[in-house]
Amino acid sequence: MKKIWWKESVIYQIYPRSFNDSNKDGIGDLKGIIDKLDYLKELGVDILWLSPVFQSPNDDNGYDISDYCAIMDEFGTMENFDNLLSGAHQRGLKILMDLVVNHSSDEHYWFQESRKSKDNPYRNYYHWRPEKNNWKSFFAGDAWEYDPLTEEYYLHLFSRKQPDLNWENPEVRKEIFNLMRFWLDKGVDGFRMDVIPLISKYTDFPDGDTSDFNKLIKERYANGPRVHEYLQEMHREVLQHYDIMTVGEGPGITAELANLYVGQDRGELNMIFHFGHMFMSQGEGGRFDIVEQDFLEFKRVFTEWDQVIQDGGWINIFLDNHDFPRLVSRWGDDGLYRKPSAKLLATLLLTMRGTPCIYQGTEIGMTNVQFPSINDYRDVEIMNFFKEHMAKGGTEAAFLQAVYVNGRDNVRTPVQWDNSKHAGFSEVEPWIKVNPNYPEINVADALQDRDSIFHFYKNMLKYRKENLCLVYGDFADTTPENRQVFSYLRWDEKDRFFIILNFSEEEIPLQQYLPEGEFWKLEICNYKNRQEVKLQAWEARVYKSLQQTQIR
Ligand code: TEU
Ligand code: CA
Repeated sequence: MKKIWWKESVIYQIYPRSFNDSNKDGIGDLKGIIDKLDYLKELGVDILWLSPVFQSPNDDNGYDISDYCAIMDEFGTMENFDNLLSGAHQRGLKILMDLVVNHSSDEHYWFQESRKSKDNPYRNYYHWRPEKNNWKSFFAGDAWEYDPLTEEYYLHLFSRKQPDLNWENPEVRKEIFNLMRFWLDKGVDGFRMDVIPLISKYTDFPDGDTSDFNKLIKERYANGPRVHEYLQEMHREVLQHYDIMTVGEGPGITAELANLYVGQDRGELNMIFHFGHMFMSQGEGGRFDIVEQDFLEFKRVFTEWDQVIQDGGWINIFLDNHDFPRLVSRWGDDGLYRKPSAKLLATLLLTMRGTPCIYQGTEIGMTNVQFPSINDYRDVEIMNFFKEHMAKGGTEAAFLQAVYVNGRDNVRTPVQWDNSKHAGFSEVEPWIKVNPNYPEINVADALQDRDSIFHFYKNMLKYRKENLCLVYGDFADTTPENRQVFSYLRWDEKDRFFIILNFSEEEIPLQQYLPEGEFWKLEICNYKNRQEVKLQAWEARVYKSLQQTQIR
């Protein structure tokens, strides 16, 4: 397998709005990130993925771009960006930009022109039709908005302020390739590409089965007829001319289709964030139709997607990001066992094959939040679904219960830097409230506590770098049918590792899980005090096999 820097790296995702406010306006900004570069260097990550920092009216917090070559006013200036980029590079950190080109903001010049008249030169930069079909938006309601100016509908798979760009139009592709070059010529190290499987539309816009949103994404929105043609053109025109990395965000992608996007010789993308595990908790009704997630299915997803790498592609490994609940609340225990379960999940994240991604604040075990009122929430997705829920006669209390489980604002509360007011994120009331548990969970305390989740991440990151078998080695689940334990082998021609994770509060007898015939040396454990032959609640262990030659 080809060895290369972006396979051996670990990504850290920054959601700038909630990361660190340097100018007392309650909103995170680029200067705030610069002030934390040394912290990120100490943690030991390699690549910083910045959620969008481009000019935006912030209907969807920057995922609605009104000028792709300008910095969002609230985040600072282009000079701030240049200083952030050089500051990162001076520390050996790389910067990944968030390319959102399935749609723009409706306040982009292109759309303002496009909606003016049917014969405007920009008309076909977007999808306009005299009638709408039955497609639904990811953010509730129809995926079409009627515009009285020209008496037609325009497509928006996300909010009505995020009109979908028409990639059929070669002028649009040319504009996008130019804006990509603008940032690459500044020296950025690559792109995370927002909802990239959605850019090619079925231009006859056939109705879909709207009873199951996950199915609708797969059958009507993702993997359209020309998606690979567009990505290969993007690679030919732009990507192949730079030493960069590209990461696709892949709603609707299946493991079978993945290597069409990330296969080594495809000339498209380097790797993909898949959603095999992320959509598990949402039923046919989408984000707030909460269903019980199944542990066996969770483990099966890892086996299914590792096959993509086995077949020559590459994937990301992640358990939360700015769109999904905090990993310790969703997959661990954010109460009594917060610390051990957060460390167990760090072990999973950093011993899997692929390029891991750590979301801001997860390295200190930040948790979901339960705001008492819908008015404390900010996310356009939450607000749109809330309106729909109430219009159907629902109650605020019932909706909030679903938001506590699966709402995106769970992960968008300000990073908790210390136990001062506003958690050290800002000196004024932030754009969204801080999680009230910041006095107990913050970076300052974590840095002081040698046994903190932060130091566990730091140690694991170092360990992964020293053991590239954990990056490239084969993977096999050894207990796929076990409902409490996730245990697996990692191996290459030189080393073998056995990882065992007790995803339960019960004690687990170790002996029956350890593969026989080898001498397993305990390398990492998330408990200081442990019993040799039993795993405690949420205990994680990494063993390394001492080959026969090493035992003598
Ligand atoms: O998300 C799109 C996506 O498919 C999932 O992350 C999820 O379905 C989405 O959050 C809606 O539930 C990307 C960005 O990560 C997200 O923040 C944006 O809101 C969205 O695209 C539109 O740009
Ligand atoms: Ca600010």
